Amino acid sequence: MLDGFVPWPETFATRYRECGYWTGRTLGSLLRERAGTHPEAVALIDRDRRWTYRELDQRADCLATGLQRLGLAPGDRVVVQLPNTAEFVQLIFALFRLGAVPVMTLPAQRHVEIEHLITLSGAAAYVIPDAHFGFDHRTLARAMKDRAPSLRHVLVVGDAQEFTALQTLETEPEPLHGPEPADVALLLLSGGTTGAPKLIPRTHDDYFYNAAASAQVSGLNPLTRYLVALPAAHNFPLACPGILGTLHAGGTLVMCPDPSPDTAFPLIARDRVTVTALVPPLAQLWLEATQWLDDDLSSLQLLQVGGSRLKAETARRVGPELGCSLQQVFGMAEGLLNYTRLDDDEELVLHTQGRPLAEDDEVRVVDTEGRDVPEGETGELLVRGPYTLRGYYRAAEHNATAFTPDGFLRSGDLVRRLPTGHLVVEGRLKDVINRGGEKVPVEELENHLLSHPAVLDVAVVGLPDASLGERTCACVIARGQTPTHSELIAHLGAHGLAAYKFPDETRVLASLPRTVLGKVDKTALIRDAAS
Ligand code: J2J
Repeated sequence: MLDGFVPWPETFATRYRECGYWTGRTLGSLLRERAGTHPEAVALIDRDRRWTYRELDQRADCLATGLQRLGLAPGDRVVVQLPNTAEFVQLIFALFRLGAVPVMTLPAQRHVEIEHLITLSGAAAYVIPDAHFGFDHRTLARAMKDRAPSLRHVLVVGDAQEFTALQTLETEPEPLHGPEPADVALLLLSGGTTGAPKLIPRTHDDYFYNAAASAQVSGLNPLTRYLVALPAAHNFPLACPGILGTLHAGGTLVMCPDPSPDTAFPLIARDRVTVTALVPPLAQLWLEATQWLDDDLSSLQLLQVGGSRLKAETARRVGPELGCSLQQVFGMAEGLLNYTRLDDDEELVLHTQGRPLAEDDEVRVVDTEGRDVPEGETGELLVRGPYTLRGYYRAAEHNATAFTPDGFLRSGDLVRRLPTGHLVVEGRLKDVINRGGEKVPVEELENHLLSHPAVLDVAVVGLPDASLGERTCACVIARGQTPTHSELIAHLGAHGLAAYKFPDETRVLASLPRTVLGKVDKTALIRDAAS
């Protein structure tokens, strides 16, 4: 077992197996099953490339063997930072089959995030594109080689320069040792915890269920064409049902390099896309874009929206303006997924964030003392279940408070539960800004801002924003010369922080309001900023 992984207690594991959640299959076999029954069906389309199930299956095997020859072994961690391409899908299946563990990172992440993730996971390899949207990932890899002693290999899709080209590794398949179903299959990045970003271990058993059950609840089938529009490494497009769910259902993936309407709409029209997943600001942008783009979107049957709260007014427009059904998704990389069902009343689809995927998702809504609140009242969502983690990876100290003694994850989300079991997200306790689905860890950003010489003190808050839901505001106390917003952004960029974490605005204040206990009063800051 991977060191630093917290398994489910044996009584729970037995129950999840007996109830059929964990079927003893690995993620590598998910693809194999379909390649066996439907080898000539198209598994994925990436611009002008089309790979059948047979081809994807074989390429995954060839690459898995190449990675094994390179010296990668079951349990080795591999930081994956690839855009939405065929190679991403091929690589993750190669790693699943080898039993090596992908650490999923976003293409937008930079030195700060990548170094932390390589170091935390002790990664042996780092896989990058040569360049992506004008950024040369090889420069990042060079810096990592110098700083991360565990890193033995840098593998590049495209022009590898001094590194190894991923494509050159493909070789005649040999038998692989492979993982056990209870092994950790991948590590996902957490959207929000205190302190340094955490990694979420997901096992073959639990993630297989996650993808297969999601495919069922979203009605995927062999005719499905799923547009991978959000970054593929994020839990939502990866397995909810996303890439893994679509392949499990025998459908086709359409890889989309970025989710802007200009890129996505022509692909929907050309490849007759039936389903995709977006965050609320993108859903809103797509709705607006139907006014000026005239691509044929008539193939679209289902739009999933999740990641942050979708306004009912936006939700209401999806059917009439995009001509498809809406499914709200309230998910988290930690596990629990809530979906509105395809046959739910319109009221529930427009006004709730769905209900849990599994019968055995144990959801509690509690007050600050940990007592269950009366039905219908708002409280913190606690969860335990067959695909929700029991501990962050290598984070014993954090785990001691992030979970209740009996293993419930304290989600940090404030929810209300309706008699139907549907949840409405009312707010959150955790100190994270949800910038339209992108999570900005507040403490991390504050620490980077504090390292600027002209910043004496800082508090980062989320302010209401019409399109993002929340935008990031840095409230700064100056030391000597007042720093400007652009100076602070330049400082964060030079530190190597991902740009989506940069503040949208900076306010310079004379002092920060404090609570009686001396903590910065962020509620007061937000109120003052709004007035
Ligand atoms: C309000 N807040 C939401 C929603 C997530 C599907 C969809 C989203 C994610 C995701 C995911 C929300 N309304 N509909 O992994 O598979 C906020 C909550 C939650 C946090 C998790 C998936 N949907 N949220 O967003 O791990 O605060 O996953 O705890 O990135 O996003 O963030 P993340």
